[in-house]
Amino acid sequence: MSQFIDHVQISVRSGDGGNGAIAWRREKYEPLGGPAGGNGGRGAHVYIEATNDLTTLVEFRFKAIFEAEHGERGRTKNQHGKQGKDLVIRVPVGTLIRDRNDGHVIADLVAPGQRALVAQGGRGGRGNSMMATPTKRAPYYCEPGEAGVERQLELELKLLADVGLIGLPNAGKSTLLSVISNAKPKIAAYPFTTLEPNLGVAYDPSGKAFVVADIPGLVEGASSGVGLGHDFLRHIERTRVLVHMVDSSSETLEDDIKTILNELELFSDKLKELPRLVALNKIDLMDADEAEALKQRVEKFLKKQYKGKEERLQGVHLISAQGQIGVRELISVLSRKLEEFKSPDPVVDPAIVISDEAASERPDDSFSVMRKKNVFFLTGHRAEKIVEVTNLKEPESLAHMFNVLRAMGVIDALLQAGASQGSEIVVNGITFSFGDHM
Ligand SMILES: Nc1nc2c(ncn2[C@@H]2O[C@H](COP(=O)(O)OP(=O)(O)OP(=O)(O)O)[C@@H](O)[C@H]2O)c(=O)[nH]1
Ligand SMILES: [Mg+2]
Repeated sequence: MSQFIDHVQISVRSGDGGNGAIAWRREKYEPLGGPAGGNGGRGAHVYIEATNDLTTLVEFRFKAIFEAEHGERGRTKNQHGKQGKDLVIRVPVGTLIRDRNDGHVIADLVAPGQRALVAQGGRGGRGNSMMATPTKRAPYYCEPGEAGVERQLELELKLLADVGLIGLPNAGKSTLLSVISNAKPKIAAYPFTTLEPNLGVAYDPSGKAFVVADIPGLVEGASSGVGLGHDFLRHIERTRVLVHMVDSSSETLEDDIKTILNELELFSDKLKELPRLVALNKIDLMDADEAEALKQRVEKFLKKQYKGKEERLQGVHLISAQGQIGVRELISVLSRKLEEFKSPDPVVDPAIVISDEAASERPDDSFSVMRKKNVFFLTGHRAEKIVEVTNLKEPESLAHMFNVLRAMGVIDALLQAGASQGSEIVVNGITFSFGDHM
């Protein structure tokens, strides 16, 4: 039943935090005042949010890479850098979010407005004014911003049908689905053509989408397992409106209708109570007067059948699925009925955001050292960033950088790789020598 599921793979990356700044206060009578470098702004988060405005994951087939803004770097005069604008990716309600790395489920978004934080933006680095301590009042160093988080995700949408098509075999259910949606079910002039449910997305004249399920034809005894339809009645149970399709050219019209009513009644309370429209199909095989007379006859018959449970029968329509007669009208009515029988959306507290650990796991500290003769190439996000914010001409700044690199294990790794006094170290295009500070 692959049609019931819509899958896409996307990649997301939250923004890097901005670097802190090194700056000094300059006042009229204080040529070199205290530290005044501002903090970097936080990188933007990536959220995924459920909405009722979308019904499929189709648009992710065209855009699958999402990168959020970086935070700005800190500035002079203690001004903090601007935070990146958080990125909100909108998906249909019913979307399940998985981490492709290990397959774990991050969130199952079941209500509009529900949000998952899938990648946390990097923190901004502190500027030198924030790094001052009582013993180090004027530090010549600042912090780099944290890296953003990059993740590969899978979105999965379990399409829940809004409308269920039911009826005897050969009534024209698949034909109707094929003309009102993008689905291409098998259609043939013999019973039991449909072996598995088909799903299609139909649009009403205003462009509103709904999902229609066509299931195999039901026969007498279907509710207790006879025929093919039984297994699929459970899917139909979760729809909001049924369309009971009837072949109007049948010699045994009333019995045909009764058979289906009976099976619905016997299958479950939920199914028997679903509101429905009756569609008298194949009216292209008769003239207009005949069709009208038939409609009246059937309405009279249904009135008796639905005595005491009138609310279940929401109307009788003359249609020709194949000839596309009365089909647009049927779609409009269906759309209105779906609105009318809408169950209220579960209410979500917007303050509650779903997340998982991996949303804030940064590969920052990992690094690697590669040797080429007596030159050592160091790569790795945090190592590169600390070099980036270091004033290499300032001994104190340089000493701080080496302390950070030592704490990260970089100095040990360089020694192990064979670096010694005077060896050239290259980080992100910047060269310095392995010297006294280490
Ligand atoms: N004349 C006429 N034939 C139709 C119309 N709608 C469907 N048919 C024909 O009726 C036959 C059955 O149509 P299907 O759509 O396969 O019927 P179904 O209800 O899906 O049947 P199962 O899958 O077996 O349950 C096909 O030969 C269709 O071409 C119609 O409006 N007019
Ligand atoms: Mg069919």
